[in-house]
Formats: sequence, structure tokens, C-alpha cells
Amino acid sequence: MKTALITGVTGQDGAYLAQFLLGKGYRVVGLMRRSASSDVIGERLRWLGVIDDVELVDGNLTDLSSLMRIIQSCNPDEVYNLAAQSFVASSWQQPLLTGSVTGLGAANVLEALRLLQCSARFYQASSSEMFGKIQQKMQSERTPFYPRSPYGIAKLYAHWMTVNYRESFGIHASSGILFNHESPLRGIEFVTRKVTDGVSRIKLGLAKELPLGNLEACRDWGHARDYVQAMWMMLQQDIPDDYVIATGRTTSIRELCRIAFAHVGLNYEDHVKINQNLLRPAEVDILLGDSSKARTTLGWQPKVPLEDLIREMVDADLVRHRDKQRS
Ligand code: NDP
Ligand code: GDR
Repeated sequence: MKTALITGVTGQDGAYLAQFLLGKGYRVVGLMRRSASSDVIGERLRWLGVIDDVELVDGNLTDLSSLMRIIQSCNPDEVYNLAAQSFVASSWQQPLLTGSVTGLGAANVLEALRLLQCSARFYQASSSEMFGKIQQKMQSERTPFYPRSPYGIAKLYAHWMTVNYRESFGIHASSGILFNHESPLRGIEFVTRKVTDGVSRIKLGLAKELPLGNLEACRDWGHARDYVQAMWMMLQQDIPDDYVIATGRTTSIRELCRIAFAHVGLNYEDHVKINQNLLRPAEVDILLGDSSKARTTLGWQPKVPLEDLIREMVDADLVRHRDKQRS
């Protein structure tokens, strides 16, 4: 039985990846940071029905000693580094923390593997935010980076550390440059979930308006369940490498709103209100990924179209709010 260690196991991707690896017969160890709200922190793992099957261990990405102890005791075959301060907007409010966790945190995991001479394969959760102010119409592994936020800059550091440790120390380290991926388990602060939650509250008469920022930004959105499979596929390759994971279709926030509101018979223009405070100091206007390398080499492809993803998210939020109303 293979052992996988997942940092960020309580997040959206961590939960889906844990479920996927358990399904493949892995022993899954999840690094969880201590929280005063420990009753809600495993909510996503609970939602997927896997919380009792994951071995949760106490640690923090900023604490090298905790990482070393955990790696030593669980002796993983694969390490997936998904933990991060992952909300771009917050990275301007907490730039140093974002650098410590999202950037240096990845270096801590790589250092722990190196110091312990652990031969585990390593996955780094890199991001399309590294492309930022795009230098090519479609972004691939060969597109130059131009990050536009402290988050994007921290991810770029972590990405190059992954490449560097692969080249310097022969670590089987791969970096997945994933474009936006969403699901009913997406954090409520991200725009897709904010919209689907807002739509369901408006539909149920719990709210009238939905405040949003820039409606013209475009993103390449896929389903998180499809994307965690790509992470695993990368670590099954003999040779570690970097891969863009994306759908190849880009859609505006405005169109996202139209689809989500229309699903419950509403017109977004009656409810969406622009709030200038939600605009970002520097925006990533458009992202569009070219994942042909992953499609050819890994045999990966996205399965869920955006319309189905948004409908699934709205339906899940309707159920959540109806359940809350009943209790
Ligand atoms: P989430 O924000 O849902 O999850 C982040 C996870 O990191 C949570 O489990 C969180 O724990 C944990 N974490 C935060 N700080 C620390 C810390 N100091 N020590 C240990 N754990 C910590 O992110 P996603 O699941 O959406 O994304 C997973 C990874 O992929 C992230 O690195 C993200 O930046 C990256 N990424 C995501 C994309 C997306 O579209 N979703 C696209 C490209 C990259 P807690 O529950 O305690 O907060
Ligand atoms: P992003 O995701 O920054 O792409 O990072 P987010 O959903 O936060 O923003 C996407 C776009 O929507 C615009 N927007 C708003 N965003 C939020 N959150 N709230 C709003 O009210 C709002 N109105 C408009 C934003 O300006 C932006 O253009 C996500 C994260 O998961 C990162 O961790 C990951 O690396 C990247 O995706 C790829």
C-alpha cells in the first residue's frame, strides 16, 4: 500500500485528492494546522465522507520541524504540497504571511525531503496566477511569467524552488501549473462560489443583491475533481516535469453570473451590484491555458463543462441554505 502525504488536506483540492487517492487504495496522511475551530475545519472531508479514512496529523507549513517529524514518521511515497494562503485578494493585505506560507512553505517541504534524504515524489501546487499580465494569448509551460500579486510572486518562488531542487538534488519534483478550478467545496470568498451562494440566497428570498468587483475579468475554469487527477498522474511519470492544467476556454465573470442566475430563472442584471472596494490593486485581466502537453503526455483531459460545474455549485448551495432554513 502506498502512502501519500497531503498538505492543505482541509482545503478544496486536498479533500478531493484525499478521496481520489483513498479510492486508489492509498494510505492518506493529511497535515492539518491547529485551529480553535477544529469542529468545522474538516468540513470538506466530512462532506465527501472520507474524514474517518484520512490520518490527520498536526503541523504547519511554516514549521520545518513539524514537517520533518511528519515525513519521518509516515514515510510517504508521494507528497502533495497543496497548503497555501490561496486567496489572491488577501495577499495584498497579508503579503509577508503569503510569502512565508505560499512561498517559503514549499521550500520548507522540499528542505525536509532533502535533509531526510526521503525519496518521496513531490508535487507542487503552482498556479496560472504566475502568468498574471499575460505574455502570450494562450499560456503554456513555455510562456514567460509576469505575476501581478504577492500571491502570484510567492507561487513563482515556490515553482522555481521545485524546478531547482529537481535539477540540484535529483528530487522527483513536479509542478502543476493549474488554472482556476472550482466545485461545491470551493471557499466562499472565491468568485464562482460567491456567485453560486449569492444566487441561491436570492432565489430563496434570503438576500436581494450580490456585490461584486470586476465583471470583465476572464478565467479558464475547470472542475476540481478533474484537476486533482492530473496531480496524481504527474507523480506516476518516470521523469518529473511541469504541466499546465486547463480547459482551453475562457469566460468572463459577467457570463458566469448570467449562467448562474439563469439556472434559477433570474436575470443577473437585477441583482449584481458593482462595489468599487472589491476591485484589486492590480488585476489579472484574462487567463487561457494551453494544456496540450498534459493531454499528450499524461493522457489527461477535463471532463466537466463550465455550465455543468456552475449548475452543480448552485444546486449544492440551494440544498445548503434550505437545510439551514429547516434546522
Ligand atoms: P484552499 O484555500 O481551499 O486550501 C488551502 C489549504 O492550505 C487549507 O487546507 C489550509 O488550511 C491550508 N493552509 C493554509 N496555511 C497553512 C499553513 N501555514 N500550514 C498548513 N496548512 C495551511 O485552496 P485550494 O484547495 O483551492 O488550492 C490548493 C492549492 O492549489 C493551493 O496551494 C492553491 O494556491 C493552489 N491553486 C489553486 C487553484 C484553484 O483554482 N483552486 C489553482 C492553482 C493553484 P485551513 O483549512 O486550516 O485554512
Ligand atoms: P483568482 O480567483 O484570483 O483567479 O485566484 P477569484 O475567484 O478570487 O477571482 C477571479 C476573478 O474574479 C474577479 N472578481 C471577484 N473575485 C472575488 N474573489 N470576489 C469578488 O467579489 C469578485 N468580483 C470580481 C477577481 O477580480 C478576479 O479577476 C484563484 C485562487 O484559487 C488562487 O489560489 C489560484 O492560484 C488561482 O485561482 C488560479
